[in-house]
Amino acid sequence: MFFSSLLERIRLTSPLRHMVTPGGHTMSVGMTNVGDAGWVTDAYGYRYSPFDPLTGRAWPALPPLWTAFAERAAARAGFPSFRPDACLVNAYGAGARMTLHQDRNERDFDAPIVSVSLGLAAVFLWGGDERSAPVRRFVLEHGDVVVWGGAARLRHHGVEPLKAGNHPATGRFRFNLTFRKAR
Ligand code: MD3
Ligand code: FE
Repeated sequence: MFFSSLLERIRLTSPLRHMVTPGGHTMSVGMTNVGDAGWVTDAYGYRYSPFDPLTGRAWPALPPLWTAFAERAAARAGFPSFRPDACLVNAYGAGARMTLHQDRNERDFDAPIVSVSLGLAAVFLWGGDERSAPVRRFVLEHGDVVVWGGAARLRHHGVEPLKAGNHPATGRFRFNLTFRKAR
C-alpha cells in the first residue's frame, strides 16, 4: 500500500522522534514530517521549520501520490483549492496519546487539514472551541480519512492512550498523517 512503503523510506531520511514541549514534557507520540515545512516543538515553542532539527537538512519531499490523495479528499469535502505543503506523521505505540489541543501554527485557518489513520484503531476526542467544552468520542480506524475545515478547523481535539494490539498493516502501531497548508 502506497502509504506504508513510502513511510519506510521517509523514516530513513528523517526518523521518527519524541519531541519535547515548551513545558518540558517529552511527547509520547513519535513524529516526523514531509514537505516544505515540518511541525516541530522544543523548549522554544511550537512552529513550522523548513529543516529537520535532527539532521539539519530539509524534510523529505511530499510524495506526489500523497499530495494527490489529500487534494482529492479535500475537494470531495468542499475544499477544491487545498494545496498542502506539509504533512505531519504521528506514530502511536501502546499508551501513546495526544492531549486536547488546537492546531494553530498554520498561517491560514481557511485551509482544511486532511487526516489519514493507518493501523491500530484509536479513540479520537472531539471537543469544542473552548477547552472546557464537552468532548465526544469517535473511533478512528485503519483507512479512515477525515477533512477538518470551516467551523471544525479550530476545535479542540486529542487522542486517548492507544490500546496495545497488533495490526496486519502496521504491527503494534497506529500512524496518523495530517496534510496541512502551513504557510
Ligand atoms: C481537528 N493528530 O497531529 S488526527 C495532530 O490522530 C493531531 O494523530 C491526531 O491532532 C492524531 O495535530 C488527530 C485528526 C485531526 C487532525 C487535525 C485537526 C483532527 C483535527 C485539526 C483541527 C481540527
Ligand atoms: Fe491536532
